[in-house]
Amino acid sequence: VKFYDCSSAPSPRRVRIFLAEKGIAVPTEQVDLRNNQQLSAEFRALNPQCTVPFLLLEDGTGIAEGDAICRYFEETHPEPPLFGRDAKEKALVAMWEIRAMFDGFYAVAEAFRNRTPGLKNRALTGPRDFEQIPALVERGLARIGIFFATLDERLSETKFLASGHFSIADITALVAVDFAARLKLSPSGEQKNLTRWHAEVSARPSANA
Ligand SMILES: N[C@@H](CCC(=O)N[C@@H](CS)C(=O)NCC(=O)O)C(=O)O
Repeated sequence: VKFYDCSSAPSPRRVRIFLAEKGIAVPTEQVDLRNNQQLSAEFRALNPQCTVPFLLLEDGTGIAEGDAICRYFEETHPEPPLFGRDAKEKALVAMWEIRAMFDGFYAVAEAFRNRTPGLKNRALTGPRDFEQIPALVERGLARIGIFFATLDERLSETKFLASGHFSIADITALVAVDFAARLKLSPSGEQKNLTRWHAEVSARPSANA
């Protein structure tokens, strides 16, 4: 088994935190995204999507997509459960995980990738180049504001995002909030619930992964 990572990138950080919470160590290889190693013939042969995180199993099976990789490890190492414990909690984890991904992580990615000079023509990941669209920066920033407000409201009701237990939804939301800091956006002091939760999840040892 080998985990293809990039220590400075947010998507693989989701998997690193997940593995740390489970106490799983996986042999890891760094992919140098700054120098477009993900587009090299060698890496493309492994993962035609040209993205990290990527997991290569012993039988040669390749698994891309952070969520899919985490699901694999949830099956092989069920404790502690990070996708929920019963029907209701599993559904709530799925709901908040999807929101954290689409309304949080991808909102930040939209603003970041369409604005960063070093990502010119790389506005989307993958083997094909796409031009940056400046209007998407504005839209992404507005969506991040809505995401923070949604989290703050939800966290007035629950300790963690989905329930009283830490889950993959918290991991994705944490990574999204920290990714937003690269755009100099962070929760306002008035968002007390979000601020409380962010301090708590950031204090877990896994957050350093
Ligand atoms: N949907 C994928 C997204 C993976 C992704 O976007 N990874 C970024 C790093 S954060 C990447 O590989 N970027 C390569 C590039 O920019 O060309 C997942 O959830 O794992």
